[in-house]
Amino acid sequence: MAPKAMFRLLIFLTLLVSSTAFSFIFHGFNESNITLEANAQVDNQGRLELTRRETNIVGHAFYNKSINIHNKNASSLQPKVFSFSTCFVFSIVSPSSGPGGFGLAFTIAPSTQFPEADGGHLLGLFNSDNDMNSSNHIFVVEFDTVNGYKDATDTVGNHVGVNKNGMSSNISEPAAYYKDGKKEEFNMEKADAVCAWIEYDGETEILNLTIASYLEPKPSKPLISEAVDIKSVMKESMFFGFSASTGESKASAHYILGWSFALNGVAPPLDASLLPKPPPKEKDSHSFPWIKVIIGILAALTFTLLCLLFFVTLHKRYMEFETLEDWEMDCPHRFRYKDLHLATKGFIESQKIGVGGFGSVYKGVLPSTRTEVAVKRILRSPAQGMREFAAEIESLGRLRHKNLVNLQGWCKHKNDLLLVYDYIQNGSLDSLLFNKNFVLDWDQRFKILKGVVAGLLYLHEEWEQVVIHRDVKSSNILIDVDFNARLGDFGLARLCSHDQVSHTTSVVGTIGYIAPELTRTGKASTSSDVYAFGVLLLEVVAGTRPVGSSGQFFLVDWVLENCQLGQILEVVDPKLDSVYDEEEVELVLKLGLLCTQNKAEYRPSIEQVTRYLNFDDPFPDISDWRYYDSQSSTTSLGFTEAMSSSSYSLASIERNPMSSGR
Ligand SMILES: *[C@@H]1O[C@H](CO)[C@@H](O)[C@H](O)[C@H]1NC(C)=O
Ligand SMILES: *[C@@H]1O[C@H](CO)[C@@H](O)[C@H](O)[C@H]1NC(C)=O
Ligand SMILES: *[C@@H]1O[C@H](CO)[C@@H](O)[C@H](O)[C@H]1NC(C)=O
Ligand SMILES: *[C@@H]1O[C@H](CO)[C@@H](O)[C@H](O)[C@H]1NC(C)=O
Ligand SMILES: *[C@@H]1O[C@H](CO)[C@@H](O)[C@H](O)[C@H]1NC(C)=O
Ligand SMILES: *[C@@H]1O[C@H](CO)[C@@H](O)[C@H](O)[C@H]1NC(C)=O
Ligand SMILES: CC(=O)N[C@H]1CO[C@H](CO)[C@@H](O)[C@@H]1O
Repeated sequence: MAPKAMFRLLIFLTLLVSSTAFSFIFHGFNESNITLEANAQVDNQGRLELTRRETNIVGHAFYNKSINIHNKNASSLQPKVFSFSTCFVFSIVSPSSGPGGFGLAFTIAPSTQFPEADGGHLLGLFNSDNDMNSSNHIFVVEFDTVNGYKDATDTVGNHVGVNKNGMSSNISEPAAYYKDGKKEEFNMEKADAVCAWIEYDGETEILNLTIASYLEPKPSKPLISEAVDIKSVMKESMFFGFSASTGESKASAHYILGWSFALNGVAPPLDASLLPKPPPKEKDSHSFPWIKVIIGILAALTFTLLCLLFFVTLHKRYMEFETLEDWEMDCPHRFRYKDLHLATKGFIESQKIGVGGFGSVYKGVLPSTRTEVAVKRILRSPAQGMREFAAEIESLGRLRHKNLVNLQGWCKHKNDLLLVYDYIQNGSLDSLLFNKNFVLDWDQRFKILKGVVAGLLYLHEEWEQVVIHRDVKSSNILIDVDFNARLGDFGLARLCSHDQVSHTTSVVGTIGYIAPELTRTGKASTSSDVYAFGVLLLEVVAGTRPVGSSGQFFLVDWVLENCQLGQILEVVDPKLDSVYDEEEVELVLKLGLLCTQNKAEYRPSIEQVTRYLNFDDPFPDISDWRYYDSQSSTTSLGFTEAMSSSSYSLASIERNPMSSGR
């Protein structure tokens, strides 16, 4: 009796299963029980075409009978939703140019129609108001070819996603499949056709999603295998099918070639040979393939040759840029030409911020540190003496003072020498002083002069070596944003004085600032710097250039005459509009005269000048000048010999029209 009872039970169970089991399969959709909605149609090849390559359209296709997915007999031990399994082959044809989109979705919905839904990202299923509303009861497995919708969960263009009630994916993965345990990226748009398997186990609530090229066997490991609670989404009776959409600018055609489905069973496998052919993609155009192959090879060859040529040229240029002699390697202040070239955009005219005595100055931004620099480019540097020159630059590069334009470094390129300085915002003192539309007030002028003297004091007395500036003048003084003076081009005059090695130094300087003894002996000294500074003092107060353009006017003489007539304040710059501190102005003017005395030994040292300017020492009466000078005459000259004994350098007078002759 027992076997019989068993048999009956078996029959009963079979009946039970068969009552809920159900399946269908379509190879092509010529005669199928499919409801087509919106723009969906079956083409003459039997392919289900959800969308054409037209902007802003949607298409829906559903199995025309709803399926009871709820397990009504469910007890607490039984699943609430039946298991199902489906397999379909789809193909996406992107536009010949421009991006494709937006995607297609396997859809389980309570209806086959979505009158309120929008296309584009919403795939013809939702609109911006009802997106993610739990009253939608729509479950979606999306095959999206456009990235980024709202939240970051699906930022990869070519991706699959599992969504409940809206377009924010609960699970999202870039399209891929597993082969021999390795994950391979897979471009759904490029593939001729894609086979997708979706299996849902009602008992464990695990959803498996697998994709592969439609001619490949089903990968054994699913791309997604995760718990998804879909029973909350499901109504009792649901339609199964597809939805697809195109967008404003992205319009792909979306096709389904075949579809099988099973409730409480495994979807019958699709037979690729029975499917309609995948729609042609752009790559299958009408020309013979071998012509394409030849064109391809030729193109590749040309490309390779061009690349080769490019790199050879680049390499050659690079080598040209950076041929270093051994000693150059050891210089900490040496810049790479490549960087300076880059910083100044190849020394283009628009980066030029000035033309000085020794060359042009370019503004630049160093690529490595993003700091602004001024690059002085001295053309035709000396062929010989570069090593000594570099040593000199290296030592000048160590000078650091707040009133100096710091030399950051240098670079030699062929015969050009490049000097890299701090970039100073407000330009040179003379450009401010002689600007018709701008007035430097007295306090600013006095502060600038004090700054210059501090810089000179550092050069003459505070640094480890005595550095003679040799070209103190208003155009060599730069003004920063806070109107502090920054003395530039120090030491350069000597470096740049002449090409041939000799033990005498030729006169370098600028007319109007050159001390008388310099024209006779040619020997620059700290007191010739003091002379030039004296001229600068007068220039800044009077707002007048040291020498008139006609050559008849000499600022020093003019101030001296007015001083002797007892009307020294007559020379003050009318632009100051009589707004100034008389005591300070008078001091500066008289100090200017004191510094510009013909005899070097009568001029004060820069240290003394500093003390006068700061009102630390009482300023001597003019009648006492001689007395004072005879005391301090030798200090400055002592350094001169030491400094001018080594001499080599560049930019000579003939290159600088503003410099005087010997
Ligand atoms: C289509 O529906 C009809 C009637 O419901 C059914 O007899 C037929 O088998 C269905 N065809 C397919 C391919 O499912
Ligand atoms: C589904 O489609 C088939 C074939 O077109 C048709 O015979 C059947 O009546 C349809 N069923 C429903 C419920 O529309
Ligand atoms: C579908 O019908 C077309 C003709 O209308 C035919 O050319 C095609 O082979 C058919 N496809 C299938 C899969 O039966
Ligand atoms: C539910 O159970 C009843 C009897 O308990 C049975 O008649 C019916 O077929 C079952 N329905 C399903 C869907 O299993
Ligand atoms: C969801 O949709 C229902 C019906 O359309 C509506 O009453 C409800 O306010 C919506 N909920 C939200 C959060 O928008
Ligand atoms: C889903 O995939 C896992 C892992 O491959 C497998 O163990 C499980 O049986 C699959 N479930 C279904 C319903 O196919
Ligand atoms: C991002 C998101 O919606 N995640 C949900 C996916 O589904 C599981 C289980 O249903 C939830 O726990 C997650 O919060």
